[in-house]
Amino acid sequence: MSKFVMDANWLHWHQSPTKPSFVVPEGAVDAHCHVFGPGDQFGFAPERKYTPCDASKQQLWDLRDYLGFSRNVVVQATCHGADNSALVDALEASSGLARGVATIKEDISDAELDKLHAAGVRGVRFNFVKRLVDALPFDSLKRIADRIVTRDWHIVIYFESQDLPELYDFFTSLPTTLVVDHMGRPDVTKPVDGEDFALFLKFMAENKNVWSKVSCPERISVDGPSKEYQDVVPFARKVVESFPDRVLWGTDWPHPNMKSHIPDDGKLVNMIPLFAPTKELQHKLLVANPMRLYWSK
Ligand code: 0GY
Repeated sequence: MSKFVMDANWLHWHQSPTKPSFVVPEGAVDAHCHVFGPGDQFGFAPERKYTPCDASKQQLWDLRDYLGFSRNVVVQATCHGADNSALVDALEASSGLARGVATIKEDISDAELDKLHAAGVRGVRFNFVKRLVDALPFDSLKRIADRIVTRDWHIVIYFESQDLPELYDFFTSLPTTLVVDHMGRPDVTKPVDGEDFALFLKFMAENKNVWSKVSCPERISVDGPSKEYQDVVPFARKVVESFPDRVLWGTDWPHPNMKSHIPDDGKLVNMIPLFAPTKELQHKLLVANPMRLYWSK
């Protein structure tokens, strides 16, 4: 029994997802997912903005196998702050089938960074979503970036589209590969070839170190699950077709902070061919790109 009580409005992940009809290529990587606790083993951070249900590494591996995936990239969730113990535990138990993205503070020691790397961490996450974290000041993030660049790690950046203009210059000043969560959360009520999304496409076009996850249609969609998140498809497809060598895909299991509904993970997998319509694009998205970023060093 966890000593933590999940938030009253917390939505538990889907208990019986559809078996996907889309068969992912051999060696596919779910490149965005999380573990939560279990809280009695790995407590949640005092500064967290939400308390989730437990979501263990074994439950994540079970989903991986059920959906036909081979590997995971586990991203440190904000509810664990900069204590990466649950993440490291999952990576160490994964038999090399999971890599990680950590959250660190600038005073982390070299020995701790070495330990994270040995466990399988290959990046850090900078989160600018205000409802999730109080973001660190730019100069502190810059010092973290300078620490990790020497290890050839990358930086995962999470922001919402309305904040890209003010973050743009900071992002382009960063010295390593940047991976944007969920396409920078575009406003899909605006046109895919409109001004807003153009800034995101320019960010990727002019900065060859910028990658994007084409993930979380369930968060981005206004149409919602009854219309199968179709309003997100043109945005994801545009990113995949424009930058086929710099895109990743992930389930986002266990879907933290979904308030309207919880997605069916199998149906999310079935959307992949809409985002990446050819076998070649699917292989890059699910195998070649994540293997290059996470398993080649
Ligand atoms: C996501 C999205 C969210 C949460 C987190 O670390 C987190 O707490 O990432 C969100 O609430 O939008 O990528 O899982």
